[in-house]
Amino acid sequence: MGNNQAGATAGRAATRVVALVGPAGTGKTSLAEALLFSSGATSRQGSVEAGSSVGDASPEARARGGSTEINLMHFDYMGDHFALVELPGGTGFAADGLAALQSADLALVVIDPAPERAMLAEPVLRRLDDLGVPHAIFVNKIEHARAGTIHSLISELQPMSREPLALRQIPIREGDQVTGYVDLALERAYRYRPGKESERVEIPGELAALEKEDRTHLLETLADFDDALMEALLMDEVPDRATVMADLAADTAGNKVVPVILGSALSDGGVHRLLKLLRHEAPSPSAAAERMGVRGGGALHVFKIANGGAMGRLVLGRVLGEAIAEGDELVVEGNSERSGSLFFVQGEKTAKQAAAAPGDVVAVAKVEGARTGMMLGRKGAALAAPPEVTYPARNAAIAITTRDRKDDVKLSTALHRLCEEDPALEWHQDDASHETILRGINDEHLAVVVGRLQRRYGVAVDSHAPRTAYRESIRKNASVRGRHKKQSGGHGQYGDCVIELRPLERGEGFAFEDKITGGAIPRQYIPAVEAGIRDAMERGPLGFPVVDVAVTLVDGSFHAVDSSELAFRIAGRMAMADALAQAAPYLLEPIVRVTVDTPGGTASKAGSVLSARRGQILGLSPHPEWERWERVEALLPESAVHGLDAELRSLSQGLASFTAEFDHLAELGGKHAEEVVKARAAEAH
Ligand SMILES: Nc1nc2c(ncn2[C@@H]2O[C@H](COP(=O)(O)OP(=O)(O)O)[C@@H](O)[C@H]2O)c(=O)[nH]1
Ligand SMILES: [Mg+2]
Repeated sequence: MGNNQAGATAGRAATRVVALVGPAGTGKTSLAEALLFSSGATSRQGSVEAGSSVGDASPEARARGGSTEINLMHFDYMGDHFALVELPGGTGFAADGLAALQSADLALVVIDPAPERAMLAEPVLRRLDDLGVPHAIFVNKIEHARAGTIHSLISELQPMSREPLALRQIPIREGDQVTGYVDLALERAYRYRPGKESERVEIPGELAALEKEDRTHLLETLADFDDALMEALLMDEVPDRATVMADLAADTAGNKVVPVILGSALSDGGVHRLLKLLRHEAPSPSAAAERMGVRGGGALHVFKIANGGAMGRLVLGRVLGEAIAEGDELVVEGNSERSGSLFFVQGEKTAKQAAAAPGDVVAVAKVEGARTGMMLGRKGAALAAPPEVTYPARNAAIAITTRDRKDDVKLSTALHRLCEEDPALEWHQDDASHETILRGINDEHLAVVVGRLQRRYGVAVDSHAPRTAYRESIRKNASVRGRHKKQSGGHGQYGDCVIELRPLERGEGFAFEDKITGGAIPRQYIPAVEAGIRDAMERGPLGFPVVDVAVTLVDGSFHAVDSSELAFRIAGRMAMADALAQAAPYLLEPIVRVTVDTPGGTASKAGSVLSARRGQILGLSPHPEWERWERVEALLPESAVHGLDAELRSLSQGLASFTAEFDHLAELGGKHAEEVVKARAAEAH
């Protein structure tokens, strides 16, 4: 390791990474603020409302009043070092930080106490189970919890979790406020004291019976993983406190149970208790290293590329295995790259470090080849590929155009940077429509991206719905001669061909057959005729690319001096344009197969939304994995996908999501077709 263990990181215990996850608005940024303040990392507690929190410092997050990207923070508590990674809760930003979540030691799922909003936590609870990341639930805003709702909250949550939930605390109420809690493991009651540790009080008499019952339930949950405890419970013995605490810590770290604790980020309830839980129950980074395939040596798990800060491009990642120092050689896809400066990140502030200790979250300069999700090893590290992250589907697309054409070059550089730092964003130039298409998770996501283009890169764009990839084909056969003849001064032009056009089956594309005999058209000009035919197919009589047709070249004539490739190409194009117009052209529209996953009870509404968009429902079934969820499958015109995401989410508290895949081209007739053709004709050629 040599001089890697330099400076501030020398000798301290490995850093543990806690990911703050959960639905938008449950108080993750506020809780991070409370943790920083309670641990002494900050001297005053900022607030999201006042725009003074350490997290959410980016202009986008401040403007929205909610996180749009991960927030990185760190603090010390009783000699232990912790790094916090807050993941944005909004669906549109959920991709940012999924890689960070993967290599975290413990995830804290921050939720709202209202049972009717429990369902919002389901996607993240499912994902944690898939990733195998140990986690606990923090029920925030507890001061506003309605009386008697904590048990219904647990019954709502339990079906969403593979592991049993272990309720660790029950609330103590005074009037309509929650003012403290009974700790079921310690059998002690506490009253919240803002800014300080809670004060120990007597267990209120009216809670005694409930306390007994809930404690028994907690112990039984733990006993499922501890035979000695099970024995003790069966013998009616009182298990000693140390056993219970040790079981809780081991079962949480081992991802066997999910403890549930209560608190309030704003009024500082239960925050010290939470710090203690993190201290005792967050597993050591060796488990994450193992899960991430780090078998030996030092490695950096890259979880984000950030281009937006004052430092320029930074590679954000977690050190697993041994320490990493500035200037270390890191292997990036087989190439060795020297790491630049290392920084610790506290919100928008960065502090330079000589080295990063095992477990640390660091920002690294340089390492140009690094990409989100990569595991970079120091020379000699033994690494297995980390598990793949599945990102949310991109359900929204817009076409964008620069307000000032001079910005076009800047636009592609900016989009390249934005896509590098956001795995959920994709852009491409559509060949057929010449549009710049941006695809992202939902409208909100794309709106933030468009804002960033303007603010960060100075590129103002307009956006509109992307064009639908209509096609056209023909119903009838046609036989046509195309002749191009021009006599102008010396050298003229002469090309002449006769073609027969007929429809093909759907999906067969294009076929060209040459049946010229006796040299009616010299060999060397035949490819030019075919090229002319293909030219005409780029934009058929209805205005769209032509598919599923066959052309046979049957006859023609040539001129010894005036014929040329160009002349035959023009002749081929003229013949094909005429033939298509005579062959009863009709419009084809792309149909996608849509699979909607939606919470139980909302599937029939989702079905109506699809029907109203000319969808054909194929079926409704229970979700294959998620209890209480349903799946609707339908065929839908691609032109009706724009805006579907927003509509589905509005009927499902934001939870429904869908995937869409091209299925087939279908004939489009009647009024719809007329409108499409008219709109196309009105566009400039
Ligand atoms: N009453 C109450 N409000 C809270 C608490 N924690 C956060 N909030 C408020 O909830 C809103 C969302 O908080 P924020 O931390 O941005 O949530 P995030 O989206 O999960 O990061 C803000 O208006 C906070 O002031 C709490 O413990 N009690
Ligand atoms: Mg937040």
